[in-house]
Amino acid sequence: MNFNRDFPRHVRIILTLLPLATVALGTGRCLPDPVCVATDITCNPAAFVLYQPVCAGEIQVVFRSNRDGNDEIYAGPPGDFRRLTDQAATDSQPEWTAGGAGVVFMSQRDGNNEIYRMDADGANPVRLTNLPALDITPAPSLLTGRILFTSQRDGNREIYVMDADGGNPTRLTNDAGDDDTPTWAQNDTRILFTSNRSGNDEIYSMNSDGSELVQLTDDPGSDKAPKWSAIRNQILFSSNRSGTSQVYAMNFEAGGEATALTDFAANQPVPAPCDRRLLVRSSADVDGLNPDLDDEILLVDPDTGENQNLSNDPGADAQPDWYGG
Ligand SMILES: [Ca+2]
Ligand SMILES: [Ca+2]
Ligand SMILES: [Ca+2]
Ligand SMILES: [Ca+2]
Repeated sequence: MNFNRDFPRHVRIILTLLPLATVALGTGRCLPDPVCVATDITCNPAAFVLYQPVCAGEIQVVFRSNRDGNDEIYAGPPGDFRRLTDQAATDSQPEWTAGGAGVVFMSQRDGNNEIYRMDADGANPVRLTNLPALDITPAPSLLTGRILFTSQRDGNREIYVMDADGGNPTRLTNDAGDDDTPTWAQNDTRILFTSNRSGNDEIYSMNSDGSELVQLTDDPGSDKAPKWSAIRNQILFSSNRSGTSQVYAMNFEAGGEATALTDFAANQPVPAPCDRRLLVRSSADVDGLNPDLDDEILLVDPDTGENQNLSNDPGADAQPDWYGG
């Protein structure tokens, strides 16, 4: 397998030596088999394959907005967004594939919730699931392209993974509770997701094959929408534990302390690929940036307290993802 030929141009897969990789992974464990197979590298403790994000150029945001009358997907640098979908049905939950080569998203265009992929300019949409049951919240791996998603095909919400082309869907959870919003973490060695199996929404982690389940949060509030920050090696998530929905960061530690990153109502956090900032959805008038109190996408810097309104439109703007910057 040839690196230059078999990976998108913008994707830079690097090999690092053990000391750096041990720090980055925290555990020093070998990456799961799919990564080793995909890169034709013998998986051994002396070599790790890590995704190296693009940390140059303008921020490229992809998000959902109803600014043109119904839920569509938009993308681009702030101030220069273009619409990628144009369908009467709902199009939502977009996430970039590695290097911004494409967007994976959910759409109801064929009559029920299915998962699709399209090019970064909206061309060539392809349906990746095709079942009457609900298929939602896709999350593509930046290492392998494999897509985590939530499906109700087996009777209740469970976490599944499928190939980048929709092949080989495999169930990873099996619980009567609702299991939802999966995302890759720690270079694909772990998966984070939300579940109400204990009675209310909590954040869980598991290995990429569904083993070694760990309940990370334990709070009467609704804890949900986890994302992994590689820079922080922490989990960002939304919780209403303070009485209003805010964004928190916590370590990979069951029952670990969560630190609030926002002091205003916000949810749907997405960490920056290259620094400690994050995107959130907020309908608060933070710093006078959103006097209409509608849903906006804010760029938040918890270290400086500076915020920017990136969407800045009377429509409801939500579900951001980004790369670059
Ligand atoms: Ca639409
Ligand atoms: Ca379930
Ligand atoms: Ca909870
Ligand atoms: Ca708005």
